[in-house]
Amino acid sequence: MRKYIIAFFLLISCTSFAQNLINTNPLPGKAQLQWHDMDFYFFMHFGPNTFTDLEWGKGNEQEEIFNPSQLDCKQWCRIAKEAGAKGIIITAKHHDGFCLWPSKYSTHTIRESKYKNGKGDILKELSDACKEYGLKFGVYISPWDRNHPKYGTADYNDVFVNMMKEIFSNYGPIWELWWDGANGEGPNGKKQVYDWNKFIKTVRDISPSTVVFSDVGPDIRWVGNENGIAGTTNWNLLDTVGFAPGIKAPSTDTLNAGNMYGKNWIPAECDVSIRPGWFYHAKEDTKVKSPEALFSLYLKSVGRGANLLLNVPPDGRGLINSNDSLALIGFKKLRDQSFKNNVLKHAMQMDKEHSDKSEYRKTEVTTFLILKEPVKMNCIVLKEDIQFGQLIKKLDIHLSNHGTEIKKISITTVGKKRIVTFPAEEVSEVSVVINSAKAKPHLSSIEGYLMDEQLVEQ
Ligand code: FUL
Repeated sequence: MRKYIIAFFLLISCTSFAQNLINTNPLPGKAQLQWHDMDFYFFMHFGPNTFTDLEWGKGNEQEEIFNPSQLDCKQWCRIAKEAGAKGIIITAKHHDGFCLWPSKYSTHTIRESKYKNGKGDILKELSDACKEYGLKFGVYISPWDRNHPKYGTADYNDVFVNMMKEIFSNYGPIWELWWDGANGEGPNGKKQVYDWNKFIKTVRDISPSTVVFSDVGPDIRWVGNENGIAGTTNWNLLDTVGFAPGIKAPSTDTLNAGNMYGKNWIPAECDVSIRPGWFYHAKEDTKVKSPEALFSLYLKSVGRGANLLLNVPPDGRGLINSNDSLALIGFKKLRDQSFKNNVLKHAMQMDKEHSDKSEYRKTEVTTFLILKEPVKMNCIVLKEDIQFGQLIKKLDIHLSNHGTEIKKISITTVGKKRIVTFPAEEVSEVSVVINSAKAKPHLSSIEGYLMDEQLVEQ
C-alpha cells in the first residue's frame, strides 16, 4: 500500500513540475527566427513614378519614360552594406502595374521601355548584385494593378500568381515577399477580389523558406503605421481569424502592439521612408532624415523588438542620391559608437527565482548585475531568447549606486531586443525583475551603454 501512495505522490509532483515546464505558447518558425536577426534593411521604391514625380502612378504612363541613365545596383548594395543594412526589398511592381522585369504576363514592363533598348531586367541586376554583396533579396509586388486589362476579373488572380512564379523561378532565392494590401480600381473601373489563399499556397509550394509580409502575415505583419514606429508593448503574436490584408485588417492599434495571447507568431516590421515620399522627388533632396532622426527610429523599431525596413529610393539616374547615402553612413556611425562598449560586460551576475502564485508559478525572476565600481550609463539593452516564444509580460529595471536605488524603469514586452534609454546615471548595480511571464522566461542578455546624451529618448 505504502508503495502505491509513494508512486501516487511521485506522479502528482512530476505532473505539476511538467506543467511548470510545458510552454504551449506560439513559437517562431525557422525562417521567422532568421528574419528576426535581420534587424535593418532597405526598401527601394523605383519605377515610372521616379520619372513622373508621382507617388501613385495611374497605370497609363508611357513605358518609354522609364529610362534610368546610370543605373547601378552595385552602388545600391555598396551603400546598403556600408549602412549596415542586411538586405534589399525592391518594388518589382507598384500600383501602376509597371514590371521591373520582362514579365510574360504584362505588356507594361521594362521590356517596353527605353532602358537598355528593352533588354534590361532590374530584378536580375539587383538579385545578382545582392548575391555578390552578401545581402538578402526581397520583392515587393502590389496586387493592385492600375494597368492590367484583366484586373477586376477572376483571371487576374492567375496573372498575379504567374507573375510571382516568374519571380521565384528566375530571381530566387527570395528572402521576403511583400504584399501591399491596397485594393483600388483598375483600368476598367473595377476592384479586384484578391484570392489570398491561392497567393499564399503559390509561395509556400514554390519557396517554403520565403517569409511573406502583409498587414496580417502569414509570416510578418505591418506595424500599423508608415512612420517606422513599433508599440512600446509589442507582441510577436497576432490573431488572424476573420481578418485579411487591406481594409479587412485588424485595427492599426492591434497591429502596432500585437495580441498578448495571439495564436500565431507574426512579428511586426516597421516600414518608413528616409524622405517624405516613397519614390524619389528632387524637391525632397533637402528633406532627407538626419542620422539622429534615423537613430531615433532605430530605437523605436529594432529597439522595440521589430525590424526596420527603411526606404531609400533611387533617383532618375538609377542611383542613390548622396544626401541619402551621407545620412545612412552617419546613422551607421551613431549605432557603432552607441553600442560599442557594454559597460556591464564585467559585472558579476546572479539569478534568483521566487515561487509564487501568479500565472507562471515561478514567475518572479531577478537577475542582479553587480559592478566593482559605478559606471555611467544611459541605456540598457535586453534580449529574450525567442526560440522559446515571447513570454515576458512585465519587467522592472532597478538602477542603484552602492545600495541606493536611483531609478526604476518599468516595461512590458522584451522580445528579440528591447533598448531602454534614460538620462545618464552613475550605476553600480542593475537588477532586472521579471514580474510576470506567460511561462518560464528566457532573458538571454542584459547590456549597458553610454551613448551620446543627445540620442537618448525618454
Ligand atoms: C503603401 C503604398 O500605397 C505606398 O505607395 C508604399 O508603397 C507603401 C510602402 O505601401 O500601401
